[in-house]
Amino acid sequence: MPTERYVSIDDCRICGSSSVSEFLDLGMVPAVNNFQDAPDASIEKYPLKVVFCEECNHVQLENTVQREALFQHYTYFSSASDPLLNHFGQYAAEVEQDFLTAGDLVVELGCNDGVLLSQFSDEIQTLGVEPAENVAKTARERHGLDIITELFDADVAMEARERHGEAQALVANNVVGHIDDLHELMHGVDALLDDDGVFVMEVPYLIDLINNAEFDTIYHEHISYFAVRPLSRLLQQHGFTLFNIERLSIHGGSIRAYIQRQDGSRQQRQIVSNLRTLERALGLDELATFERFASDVSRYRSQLRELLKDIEGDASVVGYGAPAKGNVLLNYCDIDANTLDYIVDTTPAKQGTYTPGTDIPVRPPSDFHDDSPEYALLLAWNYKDEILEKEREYRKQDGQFILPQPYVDLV
Ligand code: DWN
Repeated sequence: MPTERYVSIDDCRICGSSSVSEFLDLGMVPAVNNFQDAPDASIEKYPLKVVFCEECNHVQLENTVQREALFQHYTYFSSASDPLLNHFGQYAAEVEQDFLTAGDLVVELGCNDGVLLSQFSDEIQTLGVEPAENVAKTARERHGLDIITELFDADVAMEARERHGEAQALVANNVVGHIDDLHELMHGVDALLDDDGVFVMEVPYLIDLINNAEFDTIYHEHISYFAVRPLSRLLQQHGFTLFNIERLSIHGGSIRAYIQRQDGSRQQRQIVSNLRTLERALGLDELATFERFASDVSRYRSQLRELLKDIEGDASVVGYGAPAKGNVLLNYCDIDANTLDYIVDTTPAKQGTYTPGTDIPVRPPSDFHDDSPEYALLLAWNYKDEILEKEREYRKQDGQFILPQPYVDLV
């Protein structure tokens, strides 16, 4: 694989320390949102290794893959998952009610297909920043949104400020973890946010990732895996601070962090220090914690492969949902079209394609309902409740879901 397509860090992306230690190696993995139009055994793969900073305890990827390689043909559309539509509807209403008044500007970094921005009321000005041209095009066409098709940085922040003035709210959902230069991000936030503005960022939470062995949420798009303590360290370096945090179940467990300038008007809620204390109690400041996680992950792979080997000979097995994380699990556990006949997914852009690195055909959900296979590997496990409810007829006819998280199980 061409090594110029990725670079390895020497120093922590938050504190700059050179004391970063590798604790997990998930092997060579392709860009997991890069679904293929045809099977491609020679697809580019990149090393997927995770390191722990002994100084500030930030967990992050050892390698940064070129953005073009990851976002050239992006097939993730937030609005393809009904639970996300509801999630973002409530999110917009809360941000508007708590922090905005008529005429204010909200800017969303990584706005994808506009599923959040489109849910603010008409008297709120909106602006999206989205590097993936195909989803930005959808956001413009579907919702008439103003979108800057770039990766957010200080220059983009200045362009946004010239176009619309300072922002009273910046939101970033599953975006900050994708950004390699976190200090450049904060320079952009500082340039665009007004003096008492609020920066709201939603990211998967490291405590949930470790507690539920969610190793498949680790992939090249996700450069950082946040805990409150390292995040606080980043913010402090740029004159910002956390004033509130919400824990959410979305995407396997996330936090919504509310951030203001250090002289901001809002009182800090108790949850901020409570989570910092919980992180220490769970050992998120010790490399040994992550080394134990890594041994859990390899044991997990053996369990899943064992179960599939037991059933694949005599029964039809398909995949349910074709999420990015599903492609990590499939590549890491060497699960391909010899094991799964196909995978079904509600995203039109994914149907008719093949999974990157494992070449499993992706089909519409109607095939699943027509075939009613004996087993379905629930790759979109983060929507387990909604999907088990939606497919209760399948389960009544003795169809069984294989749950890959938080441990291998049949339901
Ligand atoms: O950071 C990111 C995370 C938060 O979201 C992005 N890099 C990309 C994306 O990751 P993902 O692809 O793992 O996200 P989802 O939302 O877990 O993907 C779910 C997939 O399952 C979608 O392709 C839609 C599909 N789906 C389905 O086929 N039937 C979803 C539901 C709810 C369903 O009933």
